[in-house]
Amino acid sequence: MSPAPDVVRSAYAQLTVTDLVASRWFWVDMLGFHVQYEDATHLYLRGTDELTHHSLVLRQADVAALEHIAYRLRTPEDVDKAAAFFTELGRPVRRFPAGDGTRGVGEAVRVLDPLGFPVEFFHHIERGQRLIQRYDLRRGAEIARLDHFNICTPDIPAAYAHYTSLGFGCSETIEGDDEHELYAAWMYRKQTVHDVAFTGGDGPRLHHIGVATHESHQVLRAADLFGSLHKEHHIERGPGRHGVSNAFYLYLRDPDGHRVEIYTSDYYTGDPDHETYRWNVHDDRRRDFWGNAVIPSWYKEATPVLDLNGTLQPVTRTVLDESTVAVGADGLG
Ligand code: 4SX
Ligand code: FE2
Ligand code: CA
Repeated sequence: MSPAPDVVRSAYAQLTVTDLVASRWFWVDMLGFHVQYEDATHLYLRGTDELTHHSLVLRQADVAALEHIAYRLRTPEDVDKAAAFFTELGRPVRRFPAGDGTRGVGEAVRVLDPLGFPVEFFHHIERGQRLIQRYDLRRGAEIARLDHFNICTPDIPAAYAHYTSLGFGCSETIEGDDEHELYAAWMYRKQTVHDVAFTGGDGPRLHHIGVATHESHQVLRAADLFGSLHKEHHIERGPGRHGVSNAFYLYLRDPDGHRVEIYTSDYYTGDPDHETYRWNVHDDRRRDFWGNAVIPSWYKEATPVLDLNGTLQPVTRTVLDESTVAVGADGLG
C-alpha cells in the first residue's frame, strides 16, 4: 500500500451558488470574509487571519452544490503521493498542473474519494496580504479562518476507516450502547478538534463548513445582525455551546441553503497520546451542552455534491439515523 500524503489541514471549499450578488452580501458583508479576487462568476474569499489566497471559492452556476473540499499537503511530493494513494484505491483521480486548476492554487490532484466526495489535494497556494491587524477592514462576524468541513455519509465506520488511513486522529465520537453503533466522529490533522466531521445521513452531501471567530461575542453579533436586518430566516440553530468540541456555535443558511457554522473556542489536540472522547447518543448534552433542541432541518437538510465532471451525484440512503433515537430535549423522540 502506498503511503498516505501528509495532510496539513482542511484548506478550502468550493461551492456553486445561483446568485453571486446575494452570496457576496451574506459571506462578505455579514460574515466578514475578505475578497481576495473576484470576477463576474467567482468570489475568492479568506478570513482575517488567513495568509493564503482563499479558504472559500463561490462560483456562479445554475445549481447550488459542493464542487470540492480541499486539503493542503506538507510538501510538493505529497501531491504525487495523494495521486498514487487514490489510484491504488481504484478511485477516479485527475491531475491539474499549476495554472490549470483553481486560481491561486499550484499543482493539484482531484479525486472522488471512497465516500463519494470530490476532494482536492495541493501543496502550493499563493500568499495573501497580512490582514491580521487591519481592524479597520473588519466587518460583520469578523471571520478569522476556515476551521472544518462536516460531511453527511450513510456509513460512518467506513468514513472513520478512510480518514484513519489518511493519518487523521479522532478527537470525539457519538456512539450507541452497542460499541459498533457509530453515529458521528470528529477527526483532525491540525491541532484542533477537527478538520472533518461525519454526520450520519444520506450521502455524499456537505452538511456544513465551519468557520472560526476569536471570541463568542462575534458569534452573538452575527445573530444580532441578522435579526436587526429582519434576515432572521438565515439563522437555523443556536447560538449555543456544543457538548462535542466545547465550541460556542451558530448555524446559518446562506442564500442558496448552504449551511455555515460560526465556531469558536474548541481545544488543543496535538499531544501524541491524545485520547478520543466518546459521547453516548442518549446524552442530551452531546450536541448542545445546555440540552437545547436540535431542529429536524439540521439533521435532514444538506448540500448536494458534484462528481469530478460537474454532474450532481445521487445519494445513498442512511440506515442509522441519530434524529430518530434522540430523546428528551431534541424534541424528536
Ligand atoms: O452538534 S455537535 O455538538 O455534535 C457539534 C457539531 C460539535 C462540533 C461541531 O463543529 C459541529 O458541527
Ligand atoms: Fe461543525
Ligand atoms: Ca435529546
